[in-house]
Amino acid sequence: MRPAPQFVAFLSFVALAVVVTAQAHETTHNNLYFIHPWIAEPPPGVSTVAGYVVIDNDGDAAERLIAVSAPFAEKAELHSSSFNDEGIMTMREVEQGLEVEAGGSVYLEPGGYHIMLFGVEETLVSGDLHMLTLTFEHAGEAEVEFVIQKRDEPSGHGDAIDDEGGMTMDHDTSMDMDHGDDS
Ligand SMILES: [Cu+2]
Repeated sequence: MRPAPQFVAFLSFVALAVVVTAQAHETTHNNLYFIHPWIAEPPPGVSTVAGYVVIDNDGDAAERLIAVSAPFAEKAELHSSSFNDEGIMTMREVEQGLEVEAGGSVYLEPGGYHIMLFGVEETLVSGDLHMLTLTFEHAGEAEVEFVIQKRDEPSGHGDAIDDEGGMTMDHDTSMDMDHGDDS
């Protein structure tokens, strides 16, 4: 039996809605632009998740992202990723914050800087939107909406996350990673 045309039309609509949701979106706060804020959809049962965004500073003065918080996470930190001598990727907290030069950008992207959310009990599903608060030294608190997105989903924002294509590390699924904060 062939599916009814109405059902096919409905499916097309759903597919379109998903594509639109996955499109890049942007938020502004003072002279700061937040380009394609997204959180990688975690596998079921995983409560540590990573968030990414490109921050443009259109102002005349340097800015600094000093803190992150999310109502749905117990704790949020800014992390950097790097490879140690054995070629293992390790992450550590960026305690001094992240500078965004005047007229410059900072990239939070897979394999580099990222927002790490701990203790997320809520199920994060692709397409959902969640607010995070990004606190800056001068501009104060910016409320930024992040979209939950599968890592391999096309983002509609090529220049910001093309780099993730070759990404093999996935610290969200591997809990034996050195988070640099186990002390
Ligand atoms: Cu991390």
